[in-house]
Amino acid sequence: MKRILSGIKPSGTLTLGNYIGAISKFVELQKKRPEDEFYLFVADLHAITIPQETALLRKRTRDVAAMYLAAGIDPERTVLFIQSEIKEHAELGYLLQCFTYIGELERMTQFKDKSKKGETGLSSAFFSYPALMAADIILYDADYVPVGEDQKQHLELTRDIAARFNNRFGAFFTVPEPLIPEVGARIMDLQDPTKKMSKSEDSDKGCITLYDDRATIMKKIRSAVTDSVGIVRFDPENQPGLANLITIYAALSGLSPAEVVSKFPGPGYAPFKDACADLVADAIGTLQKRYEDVISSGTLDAILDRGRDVAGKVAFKKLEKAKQKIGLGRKR
Ligand code: ATP
Ligand code: LTN
Repeated sequence: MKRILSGIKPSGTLTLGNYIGAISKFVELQKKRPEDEFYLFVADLHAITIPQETALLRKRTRDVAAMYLAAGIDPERTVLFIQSEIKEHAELGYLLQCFTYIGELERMTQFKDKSKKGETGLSSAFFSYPALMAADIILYDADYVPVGEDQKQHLELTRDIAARFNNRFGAFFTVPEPLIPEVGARIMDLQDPTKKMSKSEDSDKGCITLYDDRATIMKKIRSAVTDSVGIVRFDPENQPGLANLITIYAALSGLSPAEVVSKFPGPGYAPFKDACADLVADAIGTLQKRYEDVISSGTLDAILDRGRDVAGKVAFKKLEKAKQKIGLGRKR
């Protein structure tokens, strides 16, 4: 039996990128691996590394949890919880900072990108955030962590931190492996296919959210930046905008990019774009309907309470042992 864990920050409106790269893959894994254990959380402590508005943060935290369920996460088989409700995350996060080099954090592209943009007023927690992410994972001895491509580097650092701790104190933390999807690990912005589709960037036209209505989705996909070649081919280097749409189509239909291409032989992109828009609008429409069902069922709090209780016990035990290994406190 393996333990599979992942998390999403409630830092903005969930996007099609989050759905394709992370949420839908988690659901697939759960269907494919009936013998495994699943831990899934809303990473609200991560969200506040960037300033958040109080009421909005609270709402988004619930929304992310509800969207996981709407996407088909089985609450019977998933320990679903809110990160900040288990204080061991923050505590182990601090401990792991003591085993993380400044140089390692400085090499993280997410941090480098923000500092390069000349952003001032970045919090020190934004800088040290990969140590908290490592804590989220190894606190539960997770074996696998399904994430999108952008998190690969953070996972590598997590592995290094876990291995470093183990070298020093003896085998204690499981060294986790990332699970990055073959198709859809990096959905790009529809207006700028060199940039990741992102919930915290303000690129309204280039980003499809899970709350967009059908007309908005159709418009965004029809006006997605492509090229002047006019033939549907999967060529990420020379036709990046089109390749992104093919990837979206492939991920949502379960076809390979080559199979998608073979469905659209005619010249021009309009028929393909229309079909792609329909597919996205259908998928998101279904998600929205189920999201409403989750909210109106009134079961969310009970599920999150149970998740908190189960995860809390595991986290408490592991953290206590980690502190003893280090020599903190009086217990041995
Ligand atoms: P931000 O866009 O604000 O940096 P984020 O969406 O990357 O945030 P999370 O909410 O924590 O940050 O991401 C949740 C999951 O969604 C992660 O596994 C991440 O890799 C994945 N993900 C995010 N954006 C994309 C994307 N454009 N394509 C594929 N996967 C994505
Ligand atoms: N850092 C991730 C969110 C995240 C996460 C995690 C993902 C926080 N803790 C643990 C997987 C496992 C992000 O920004 N996308």
